[in-house]
Amino acid sequence: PQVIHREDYLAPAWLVPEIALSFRLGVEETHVCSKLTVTRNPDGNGSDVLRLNGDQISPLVVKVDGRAARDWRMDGPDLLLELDGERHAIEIETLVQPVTNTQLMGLYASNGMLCTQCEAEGFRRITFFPDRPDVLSTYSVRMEGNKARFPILLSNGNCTARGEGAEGRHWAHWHDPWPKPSYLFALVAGNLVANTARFTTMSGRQVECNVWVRPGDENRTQHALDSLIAAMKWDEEAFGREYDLDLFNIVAVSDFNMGAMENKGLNIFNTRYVLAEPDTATDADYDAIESVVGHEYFHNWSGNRVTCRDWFQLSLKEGFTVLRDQLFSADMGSEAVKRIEDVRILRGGQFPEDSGPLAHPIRPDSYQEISNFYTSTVYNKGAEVIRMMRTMAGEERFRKGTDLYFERHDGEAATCEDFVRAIEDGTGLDLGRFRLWYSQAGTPRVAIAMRHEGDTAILTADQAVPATPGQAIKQPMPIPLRVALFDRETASHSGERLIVLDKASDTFRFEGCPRPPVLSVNRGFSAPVALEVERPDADLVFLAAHDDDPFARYEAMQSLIVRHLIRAVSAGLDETGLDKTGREAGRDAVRQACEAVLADEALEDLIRGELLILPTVAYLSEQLLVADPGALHQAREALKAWLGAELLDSFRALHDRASAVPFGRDAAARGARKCKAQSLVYIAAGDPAEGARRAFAQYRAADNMSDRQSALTVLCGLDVPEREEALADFHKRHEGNALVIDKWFSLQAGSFHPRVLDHIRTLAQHGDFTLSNPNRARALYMSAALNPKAFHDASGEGYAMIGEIVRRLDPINPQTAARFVPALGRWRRIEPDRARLMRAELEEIAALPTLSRDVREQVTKSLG
Ligand code: B3K
Ligand code: ZN
Repeated sequence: PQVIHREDYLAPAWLVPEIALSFRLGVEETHVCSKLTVTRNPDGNGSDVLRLNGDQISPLVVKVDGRAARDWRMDGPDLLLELDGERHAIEIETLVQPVTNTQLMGLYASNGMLCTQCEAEGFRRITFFPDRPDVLSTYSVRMEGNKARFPILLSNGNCTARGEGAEGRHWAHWHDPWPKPSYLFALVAGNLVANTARFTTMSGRQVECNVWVRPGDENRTQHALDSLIAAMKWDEEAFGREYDLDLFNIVAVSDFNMGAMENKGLNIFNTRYVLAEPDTATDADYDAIESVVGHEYFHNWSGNRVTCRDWFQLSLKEGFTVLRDQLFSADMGSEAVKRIEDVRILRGGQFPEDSGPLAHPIRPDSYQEISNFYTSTVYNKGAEVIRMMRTMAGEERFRKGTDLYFERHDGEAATCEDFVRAIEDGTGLDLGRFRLWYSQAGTPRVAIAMRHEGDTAILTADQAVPATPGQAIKQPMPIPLRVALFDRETASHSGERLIVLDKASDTFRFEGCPRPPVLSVNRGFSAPVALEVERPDADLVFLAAHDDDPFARYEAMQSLIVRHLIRAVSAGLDETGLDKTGREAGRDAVRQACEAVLADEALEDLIRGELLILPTVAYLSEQLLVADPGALHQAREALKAWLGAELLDSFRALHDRASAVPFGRDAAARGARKCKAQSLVYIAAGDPAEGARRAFAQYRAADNMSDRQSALTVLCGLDVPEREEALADFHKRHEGNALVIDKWFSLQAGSFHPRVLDHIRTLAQHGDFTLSNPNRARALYMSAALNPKAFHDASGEGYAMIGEIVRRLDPINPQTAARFVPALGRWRRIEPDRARLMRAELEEIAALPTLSRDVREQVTKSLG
């Protein structure tokens, strides 16, 4: 396989300052004529060869300076032209078939409309072009098609002209004044309606904002539109970034590989991150829409105005933009809840990636297929790395750094190194060793111990960055830790301190502690590391009840639970909570902490709900070198049932109180719904009959999707008649609403019902199921792959199911197929019986005669 290396970067020999594209649109066939102005790059290597990338297209016409060219040749999928001089006009015609494009890259059809996805390398499926992010061009686009079929014609920038043609056809001209790389090109043609609002920017520019959807969906667009306006305003205030066109379009598409795409002035979105109304979308759906709309909008500066030099720099735009969307969401809602959720995502997705066969630095060194590197590491760890710089610099100085970055690199294709240097110059920080965070993969392990002498607390910290594929030896990295020491009698601390651990081992002294304090460390999750802190259970119970940093409270809760569950699986547990050695396994400490959370009247319900969520089996497995996911799942369920039974009255009271709160989108009402959901989970675990009764009543009374879904989630896991009744009702009620039917698949596939595997097999035969729609395929099979009960069933059937899906999906949509491989790739960290079965599935995939580059790379590395 061809491996692309970061170190091999070469500036392009030729640039394309201008491109004029002309499309004759058809769902079966679209004709594309492309006119490029190419100029020799003064910073290039002087080669006469112009490489125009292609992928499954062939040229109908090739002209150079107006004359048919004969001296072009193909090099695999690419078209090469030899040119002399400094400047030429190139003209190329191609024909593409949108309707057969099931990969959903390039130009494709979705529900009769035409749309594009070009990042990372989709533009080369439309026309021949130097399809790399460091070639920036000004785009003019002419599109022409049947007016009845494609009443709306959209592309990047502004519409400069439109008109009617013969035989029911019409056309539009679009011009984007901002030079951009080809991955930001977009086109949409179809029957769409818009919800429109106007925004005035800080310098007084009037911007028309549209959210385009299929007719019938317009009453589900207001939240997305509101989120867009809020994001535009926020970016002006928080980062000084103003929008730069008179028009901003968002289009919702139901067949989409990812969440959304930041094409200049024409964002294309998966419908799931646009459409919402209380009856069909949960609170979490609303939050996800706000964050993705914000994310794509923020790319206008972090990604579009300043883009990436090459795809190894992907985290330059993605890590930074994730941080920006996290800060935006925190400002729009609860900072504490947002931080807890973001850390949960990082630990649930990125930590396992970082400790497995696909581990890579946030700035990778090599790849075979770039689509495989749109990962939690590049996105979420990338955001954490930039967040650490912000923590060390402080908000104000950090802003100076980002201002300098945008000023220095506006209009350029930049590198991660450019970003770090701008932050250094703008903040005055020395980020010399900090750069290791860009080059080293693996989650650092930090062991912390504290001793008390006189009135001084002495903290010792040791760090180790584990070996990852291709990186055996690691160096210690600067790790900023926010620390507070609590006096256990007054339950207060005298101020937080930021310590930066930048050696393998270091000691920090805290004066003025008359008594041995309680240590609160990595507050707010100031560094993306795995901590091992020597601390008695009682200290964690104390922090869970008293820490003034809500994240630290959550963390103390999680640590107690993780500690207990790991003890329970490694030493067994009897009915009284003693392990086989007769030691109390920390179950009681968990109960005490839960009781405090339930009883704390000062606590916001939104945070209460978070504190009650048990860590996932995936995160628990991360704590062990080799995990038995079956045993972990059982121990987790047993703890849930025990807590449910022990604290039944409190959970009942919480469920009753929360159920009495009327629907609203405010924090209090949302918090009540979250507590309703969590208390129901524990009641059903502690007393399944009462759980079923309450869940069914909640289901029937629900006047919003959050309540309906949380009730159905609980019913799905129970073997009771109400289960079938509620599921049938849900399907009937929401028939025809694809996003809600996705939920119907996903809830069943994600449940811990004893016969969940049978359910999944039956659902795969359901008339509503299809593999060709990524949302639907993920709703069933990604839910299954993430469900420890289904995926890790000792029979190996879960593995076989996912293996089969990879094999069947690969010829249809390789990008989506490859996303299922990492689940199987975890085999080395799973107990031997299951590991063998997982490996066998990977081998069966690897044995297929034809495999996409996407799946091939992931499978080979996973077996490696
Ligand atoms: N930049 C896009 C990702 C597209 C990836 C395609 N393989 C979405 C985003 O991160 O905003
Ligand atoms: Zn992004």
